[in-house]
Amino acid sequence: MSKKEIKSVEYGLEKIFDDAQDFLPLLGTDYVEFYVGNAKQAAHFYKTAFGFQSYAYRGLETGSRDKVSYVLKQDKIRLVLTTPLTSSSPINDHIVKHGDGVKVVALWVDDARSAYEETTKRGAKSYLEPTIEKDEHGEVVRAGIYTYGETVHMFVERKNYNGKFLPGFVEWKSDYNPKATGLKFIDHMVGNVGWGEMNTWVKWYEDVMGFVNFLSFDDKQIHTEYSALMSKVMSNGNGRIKFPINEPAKGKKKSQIEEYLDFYEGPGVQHIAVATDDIISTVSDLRSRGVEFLSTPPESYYKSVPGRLEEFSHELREDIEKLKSLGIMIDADEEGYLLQIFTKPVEDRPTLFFEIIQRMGAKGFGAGNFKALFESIEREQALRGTL
Ligand code: TYF
Ligand code: FE
Repeated sequence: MSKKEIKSVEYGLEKIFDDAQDFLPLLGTDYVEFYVGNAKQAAHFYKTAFGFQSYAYRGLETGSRDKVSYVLKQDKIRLVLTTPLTSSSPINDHIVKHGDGVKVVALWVDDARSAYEETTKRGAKSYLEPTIEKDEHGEVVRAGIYTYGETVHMFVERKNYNGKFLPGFVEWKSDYNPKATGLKFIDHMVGNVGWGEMNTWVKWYEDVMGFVNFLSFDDKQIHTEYSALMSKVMSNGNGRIKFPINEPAKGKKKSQIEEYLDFYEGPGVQHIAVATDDIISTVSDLRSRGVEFLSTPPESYYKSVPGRLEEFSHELREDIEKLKSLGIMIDADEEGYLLQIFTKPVEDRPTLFFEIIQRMGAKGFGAGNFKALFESIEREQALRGTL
């Protein structure tokens, strides 16, 4: 990062460097694909509990003989849930090893061939060579590379396409569409990697993807009485894509990152943070639909909040009693504050979970909440016998 040209862009994020020096211009997150044991039921869960809407489908009825995928949408977020239809599908191996989890973090680009060439020549391992898919709505070019574990970044070029999702998919018409819960876009997606591997992946995102490390937390900042972790946040040039990377650190007891690695059986996506403009209404709604959140921080936590906001002279616009009753946490920095809350894992293995976040100017990740959050995670770990 030579020129530090800071500009505000869409979503209030910031430009970290000039487009001209960006060899991998990313327009945004295109979709997130999960490999799951039963996509039909998972789709029902994301509709019922999180308020995603039916969007696109492929399966036996559309000529897809080996796998079925349901695409769900809420504002800018697209989730794809995929299940194999035969025992010979390699998707089974992923599910057997990891359980349900994120396979693909797809990135929207203008030129998928260039994205593939620029990243593979810098050392990325290929997953899918540039492939053109066509239908009556035009063509999409996709290409993929591996990142940590068995996780993949797919580059999706759709400038010559005006279909619903991708060739091979049809519109998914369903009479059942519970209303949305106010989820708007993906703020960041976090990866957990193995002991001593964080810096390898930081360097990978720098060298292969042209990302910049713009925030770091070491185990001295991120620890509780029992456990610790380290985290570095990677961002692309226009600030739209942010990928924190965590690695476990030694503590008296087992780090939550180690618990994840044990149960996912390797590195993978740990959490997806989704933004809302009204976290009080979103979280009330999610709770009423049965989404389970981590236990609420103690009374002492909420007592300390006014002081934290005063320190940076920010005025809290929300009612603190409401935030407290919903278990929403508050953190502040020079630029503003943020509100966040974390779900429990959304599968039986303690692996992937969601974060709901509302940014009120702050560009951080809630460092002031880490202690309360990790203590809450440890209470869950203790119940699971994995602390
Ligand atoms: O993305 C983040 O950095 C925050 C905090 O295991 C966080 O959401 C960091 C590590 C972790 C859970 C949450
Ligand atoms: Fe997060």
